[in-house]
Amino acid sequence: MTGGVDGATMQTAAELLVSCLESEGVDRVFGVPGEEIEDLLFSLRDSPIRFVPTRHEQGAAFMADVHGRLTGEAGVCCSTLGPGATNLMTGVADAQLDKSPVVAITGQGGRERLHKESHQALDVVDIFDPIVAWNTQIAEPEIVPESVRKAFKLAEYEKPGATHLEFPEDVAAESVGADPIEGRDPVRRPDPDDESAERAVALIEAAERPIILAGNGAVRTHTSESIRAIVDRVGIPVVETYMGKGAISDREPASLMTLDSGPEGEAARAIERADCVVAVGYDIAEHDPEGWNPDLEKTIVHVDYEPAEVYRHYNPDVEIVADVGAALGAIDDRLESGACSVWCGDLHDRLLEAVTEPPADDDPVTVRNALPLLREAMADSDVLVSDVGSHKMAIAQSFPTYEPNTCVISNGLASMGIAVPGALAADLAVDANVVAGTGDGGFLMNAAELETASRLDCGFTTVVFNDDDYGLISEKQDEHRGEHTGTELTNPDLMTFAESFGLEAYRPETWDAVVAAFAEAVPSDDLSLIEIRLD
Ligand SMILES: Cc1ncc(C[n+]2csc(CCOP(=O)(O)OP(=O)(O)O)c2C)c(N)n1
Ligand SMILES: [Mg+2]
Repeated sequence: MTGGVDGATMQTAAELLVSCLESEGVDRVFGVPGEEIEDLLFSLRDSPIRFVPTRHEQGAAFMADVHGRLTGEAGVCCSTLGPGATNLMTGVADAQLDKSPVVAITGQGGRERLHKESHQALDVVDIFDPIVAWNTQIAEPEIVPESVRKAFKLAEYEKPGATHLEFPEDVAAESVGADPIEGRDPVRRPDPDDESAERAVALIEAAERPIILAGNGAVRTHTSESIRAIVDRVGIPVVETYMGKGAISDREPASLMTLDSGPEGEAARAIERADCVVAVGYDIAEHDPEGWNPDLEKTIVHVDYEPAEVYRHYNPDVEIVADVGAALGAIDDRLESGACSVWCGDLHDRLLEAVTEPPADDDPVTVRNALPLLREAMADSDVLVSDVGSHKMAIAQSFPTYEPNTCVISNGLASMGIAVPGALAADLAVDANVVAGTGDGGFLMNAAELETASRLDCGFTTVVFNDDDYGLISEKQDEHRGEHTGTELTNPDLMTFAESFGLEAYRPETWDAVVAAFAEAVPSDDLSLIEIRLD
C-alpha cells in the first residue's frame, strides 16, 4: 500500500525505523528485549539485520562501542524503557568519552502515560542528555527518517560519539508513509590553511627536542601513514597516549611507545624533556596534559578536527583545525628533511627490548612478565581488548603494538567490564584473532556475555589476570597511605565457571605452560579462557 510522502509505502514506524537502519548499513543490533520494543523486535526479525540478545544492556552498549571504534561505523544497541535504559548508560557514556560512534535506541511507554507517574517510565531523554552528543524522542512517526539519519551522522562525524533515540511504543505501532534518507559521502573537512601550516613548521624547526604526541584521533582517522611520512623524512620521535597505541608501529625506531612506558616511565620523561609537542588527535579526556606540561613551558602545535579545549596546561601556540591527514601532509610538505635530529638516543631500543624479553623461569607471575609471551602468540593484526585496572596500565605501557586499532583500551570513561563484550564485538568485526585481557574484577562484571559469545559461535580468548582483588585500587591506596581497604575479592573456580559456558579452560602454573596455553588458545576458532594467577 502506498499513500505516504511521495507515494512511499505505508508501514509501521517500527518497520520504517528498521528500513532506516538498513539504509545506514547496520547488520547487527545488540540489546535486551522488553515489552515496549516489541514492534521494533518483530520488524528486525523481518529484516536482514540481526538482533543479538545480550545478558545485560551494558554488554550490548560495550559491543556497539567497540564495533564503532574498530570500524568507524556506528554500533547500534537497544533496550527497553526505564531499567533497560539505565543499564545501557555506562556503555553509551564509554562510547561518548572514548569517541566511538554508537547509536542507542531505547523503548518508551506510550505518549498517553508519559505526563504522569507511570510503570518503569523515566525521562530517559533527560537522563541521557549529558552523556551523548545528540538525543531526541521520536515523538511522531514522520520524523523517523530524519531522526535516524541525524543520529548516525552525528555519531560518526569527527569527533565521533554516542547519540540516542527514544522510541515510544505507541509511535512505533503507528502507520506512516515515508522512506529512509540515504546517507551521502562522509562529510569532509577542509584542508589546513597555509598560514597555520607555516607557523607550525616554523615552531617545529625552531625546536631542539620536538616530539609527536599521537592520541586516539590519530588511530581513529587512519593517519598512521601521514605520521610515518613525517617521521621517515625528519626523524621526529613519537609517543602515544594509551588510546593512540598503534598510530605508529612500535618497531619503528622513532616510537617511544606510550606515555609512561619503560622502567620508571622513561617515555614520559622524554616528553617532559621535549620543548615542542605536536599533538595529533589528542583528547584531554584521555590524558591530563598537566602531567607532561606542568610548567607551561612547551610550545604546542595542535592538529585535530576540532579546536583545542581551553585548558591551562594545553594552550597551543598554533592550532591546525582541519582533516588530520591533510594537516600532517601540509606539515610534511614544508618541513626540511632531517630538520628534527633524533634526540632520544637509544631509548626506543631499550623500551622495546624490555617489553619483548620473555620471563625467566623463576620470574614472578605478573601481568608485565606475561605480556611478552602473549605478544609472541599474537600476529601483528590480532586484536587485544583490554579491561580497566592494574592490568590495563601494564598492557598500555608494555604491550608493543604494531598496527592501528589492534590494542583497544578504554581511557576516556575507563569503565571496567568492557573486555569480554568488547572482544565479542571485535571477533565479529575483524578478520583476526581476538584476545580479551581482563582483571578478575572487571571480568565478572560482564562475564555473562560469554554465553552470548558462545551462542554466536565466536572464537576469542579471554585472559583473566587473577589477583583476587580490585588490584589497581589497592595499589593506589598503598601509594597514598601505605595500606588498603575495601578491595579484596574472592572468585569462583574460573575453570569450572568457564567450562560451564562451554569454553576451553586453562590455568597454567609455569611459564612454559603459559606459552603452551597461549599458543593453543589464541589461534583457535573456539572460545577459551586462560586464568593467570598472579603472584
Ligand atoms: C565501572 C567501574 N567501576 C569502578 C572503577 C574503578 N576501578 C578502576 S580499576 C579498578 C579495579 C579493577 O580490578 P580488576 O578488574 O580485578 O583489575 P586489576 O586492577 O586487579 O588488574 C576499579 C574498581 C572503574 N574504573 N569502572
Ligand atoms: Mg584484580
